[in-house]
Amino acid sequence: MTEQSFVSYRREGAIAFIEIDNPPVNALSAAVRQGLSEAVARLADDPEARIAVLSCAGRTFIAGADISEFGKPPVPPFLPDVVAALEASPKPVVAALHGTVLGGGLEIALGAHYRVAVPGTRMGLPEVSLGLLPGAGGTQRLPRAVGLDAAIDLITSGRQIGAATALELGLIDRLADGTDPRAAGEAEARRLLAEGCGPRRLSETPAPAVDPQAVAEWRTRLSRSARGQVAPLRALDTIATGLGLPFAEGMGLERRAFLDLMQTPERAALIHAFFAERRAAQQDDLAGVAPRTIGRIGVVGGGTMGQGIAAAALTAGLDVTLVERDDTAADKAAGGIRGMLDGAVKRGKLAADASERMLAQAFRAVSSHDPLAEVDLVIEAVFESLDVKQQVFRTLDRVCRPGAVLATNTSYLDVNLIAAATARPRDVIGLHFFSPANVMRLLEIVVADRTAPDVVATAFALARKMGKVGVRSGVCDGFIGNRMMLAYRTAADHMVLDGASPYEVDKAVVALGFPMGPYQVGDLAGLDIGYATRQRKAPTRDARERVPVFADRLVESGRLGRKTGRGYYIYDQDSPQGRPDPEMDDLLAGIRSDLGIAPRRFSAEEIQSRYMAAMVNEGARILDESIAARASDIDVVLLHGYGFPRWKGGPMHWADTQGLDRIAADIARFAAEDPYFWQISPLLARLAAGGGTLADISTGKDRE
Ligand code: 3H9
Repeated sequence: MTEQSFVSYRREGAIAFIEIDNPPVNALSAAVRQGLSEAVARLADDPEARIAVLSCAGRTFIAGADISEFGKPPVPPFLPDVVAALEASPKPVVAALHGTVLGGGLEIALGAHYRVAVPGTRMGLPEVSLGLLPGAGGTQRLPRAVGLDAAIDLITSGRQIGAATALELGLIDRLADGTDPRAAGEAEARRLLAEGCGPRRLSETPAPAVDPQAVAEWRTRLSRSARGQVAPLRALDTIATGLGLPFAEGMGLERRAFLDLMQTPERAALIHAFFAERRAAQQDDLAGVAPRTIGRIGVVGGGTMGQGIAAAALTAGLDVTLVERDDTAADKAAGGIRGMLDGAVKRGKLAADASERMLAQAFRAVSSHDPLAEVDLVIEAVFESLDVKQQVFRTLDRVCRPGAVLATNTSYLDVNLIAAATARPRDVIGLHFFSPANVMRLLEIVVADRTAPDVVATAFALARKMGKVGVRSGVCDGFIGNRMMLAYRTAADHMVLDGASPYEVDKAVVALGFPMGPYQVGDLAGLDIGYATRQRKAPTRDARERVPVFADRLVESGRLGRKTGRGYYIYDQDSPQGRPDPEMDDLLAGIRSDLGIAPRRFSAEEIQSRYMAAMVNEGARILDESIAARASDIDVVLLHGYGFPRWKGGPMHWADTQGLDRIAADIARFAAEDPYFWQISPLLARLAAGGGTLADISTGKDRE
């Protein structure tokens, strides 16, 4: 493809139409920047052209700079210069917007002299979510368009706004009636020509006054909400300082900040996360495999998980039949789903009448399995017991139509054994949703030995339809996420047995950037869950395995976590988020003494090293066993299901940046005390010795 073909220039009468066509999202690659510069120059030289309309082909206006170019040597022309040239055009330019106008795309629009959008257009400067700030004038032009407060809000949050809000803020001049952006741009251009309007440049518009008090308040707020991230505060400073300078100097300040942020590990981690999420959906073995139809789904089991799945499916426009054991339970589940949908309405995620409409038209809760004969896909979400689940699958096998996908939401059990309860194991797959399923975006797609490729493709299609990030996992106890969690939880439990308090562990883990530590998570989920898992595994437990006796002791004394007001923490009116339990020290001291353990102190760094090493080591095993196909898939699971700080990219990315030799050395040190738990993954040992990275495994380079 020649460069010219990304940006076309065509004149009709006095109007020049500049169109960018760089699928899928019209990202500003070097070729597009070059093409745009040439089109702007041509506009100036075209004696017949009096005004231009800048629009994009395909599903969206420019969605930003080309992220895949970041981290590589920059290629001219640079985006700030392209925007400056556009703005300097002696003839007015109308940006005609549709789709998602993001980052450099919005900065191009701000460089244009007029902006018109079709309904449904969304706009934003999401650079902070990539560890950056707007680097093509966004920090200097947006405040001149919408005022200081709105600009700080949009730039430091990275959030998107709709066209109506953009109009109210003054970010666009007009919200068009029709859906064709080019036609909307043309109508605006004709109006401007008739009125004799010339170029109108934001760089020549006076900057809004900067109120130091307001900036200080923003700084306090962001220090809390953007914990661990550097970009939002740097963006705030760049806006506040830059607006006090002449425009060109403000631009210089922005450029320096952008280039500085480009060098940070946070930027690399956040961009890794962006591509990792998209890569997770790419399955080479499914190329050309068409998914099965999914319009109607069944959910078996109306507990919290079943309700969440049903609510998420309804929101995605699917028809849902929920089966409970009797009418009372079915009604209760329906009530729960209504509550979830109403909550989404309150949070502005659903239109006001959507909840009623969905429940009336696309939902039924029943107490018989027979209506499942009509559905395309069933998700079982009953009690976590192999016997119970196999019983459900025998029923599904009898009732469901041939070709229906039969999915289990098990979080630990062997999907092969569940599939074996049916005469159609090719149709069986694991769909492990995370609670609350109507909120959490992660979906582990557990592919059993005999699952058919088009069933896997259907699962990915369902994930996409439901707005979830689907990650493929092989069958093993706990799949990717819970298996990783068990490893780092165990490392934490060992530290508590050996002298750390659960509060020290939680504090050190929160300092890493997790929203909660493992004992806070345990209290929230209910300590009986881990207890049940330990009971289940007890008969096959290796004699060398250390048991977290303290955790069993809490459950046996009725302390199940938040739901009983007491677990590791005490929850009451004074401390709804939990406060340390003064009896914990004595409980732990007694247990250590019974076990003959001489307690020792753990520094925060030591806690963090052990916690992370356990996580990385298990991740390497998961990769080595091909339970996960790529290191980045493991990162996506931990980012979306387990609160791993996004600006660290996920445990596998983090490990690569730390150096695998360092982590391997840590593990060797810990193994000197406990050789059973701290067995190094062969893959990790091999990579550490050979200087490879876990990311290499994503490309299959190191798979032996
Ligand atoms: C920036 O602009 C910096 C400037 O301020 C200053 C510069 C000096 N680049 O998400 P999807 C790919 S920072 C390259 O599945 P959707 C994506 O990888 C940038 N590629 O679709 C995927 O590829 P594949 C600020 C990109 O409909 C395909 O497009 N902008 C880019 O669910 C489809 O993507 C952003 O941060 C890109 N900018 O969502 C916007 N964007 O098919 C980031 C997408 O091979 N993008 N791709 O996997 C998004 O938020 C979403 O992609 C979007 C579409 C909402 C646009």
